[in-house]
Amino acid sequence: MLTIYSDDHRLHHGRCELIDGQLKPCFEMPSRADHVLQRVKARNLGPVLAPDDFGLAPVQRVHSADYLEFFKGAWQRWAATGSEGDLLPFTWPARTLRSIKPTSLHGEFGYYSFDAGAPITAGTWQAAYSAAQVALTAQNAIQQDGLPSAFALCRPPGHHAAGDLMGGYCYLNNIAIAAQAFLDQGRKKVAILDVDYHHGNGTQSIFYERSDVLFTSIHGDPAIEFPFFLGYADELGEGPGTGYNFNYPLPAGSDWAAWSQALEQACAQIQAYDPDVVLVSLGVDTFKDDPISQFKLDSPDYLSMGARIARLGKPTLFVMEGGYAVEEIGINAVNVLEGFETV
Ligand code: OKP
Ligand code: ZN
Repeated sequence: MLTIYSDDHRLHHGRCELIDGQLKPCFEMPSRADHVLQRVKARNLGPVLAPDDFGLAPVQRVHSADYLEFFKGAWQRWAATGSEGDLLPFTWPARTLRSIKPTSLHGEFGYYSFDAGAPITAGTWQAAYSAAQVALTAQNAIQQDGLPSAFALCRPPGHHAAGDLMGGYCYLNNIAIAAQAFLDQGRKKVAILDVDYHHGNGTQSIFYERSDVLFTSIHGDPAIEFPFFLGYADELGEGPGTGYNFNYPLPAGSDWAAWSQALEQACAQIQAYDPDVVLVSLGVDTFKDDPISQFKLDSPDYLSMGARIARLGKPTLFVMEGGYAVEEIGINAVNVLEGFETV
């Protein structure tokens, strides 16, 4: 399988995040991508290519112009104040407040984010821009070159980012950008399967009112797990999108036996939809030793996951999302890809 990868991910390295009342080093760190790349090479998965540059136009199909302008310029505005720490938001337009856009940097950041988990550093824009190009280059390999599958080794991840919101380590929604590119290039129906431990709230919201993108997601029950405010089973889409959104929230402690039952249901929905392509939000934070997650999948389970996805029989684009057990992230992610290729 072809892998697309850019060293630019290294330009994004947040210092710390607030977790359990303490500032701890960011779980979403550069070594994550390094371990995945290392494993891709160690297993001879296939060629590794740098991304092409498709520019901002395909990114603008998913994210609003004002959001992109804010994101692109935020670090310069912050640096101009003499600040050296990461830029982080702290106030959001929650209930009883107005969703208006203030003019100050921190006011605007609150407007364009939903949590404090997406720090902006000097290189965050470039890293996120390149990650989107990684996804677009892998998409192009399937769409233009006719490859049956490809792996976009994106970092930072993307599935929590909505049209004009960052959060949950995510800035640009790489998989949504790739999905939209397929549609803009003539595909009629695409299905997204989000297997990351966390609900892909950004991806869901981007396509919630549309029938040309089926969104399915298996994740920790948001009643007890981030992102808390989206990802419940009764979210089925809206308007023309009604019936094209399926969430499978699972309890803490879920193992492969429970998880794979949800996968069967998601696959049944995808098969009934009969998409032209399948895109997989590939998070491996479902792993039993993940430091911020509560599922119990083991490394061999990821081979089975890949094989099941392959049996859908569709061109498939894998897009890297989460996974924070850094030592095992490469084994687990590449197991999905190798399992896919055994079918
Ligand atoms: C990003 B992706 C843990 C706090 C978690 C944000 C998690 C973002 C996950 N107690 N905060 O979906 O892997
Ligand atoms: Zn996750």
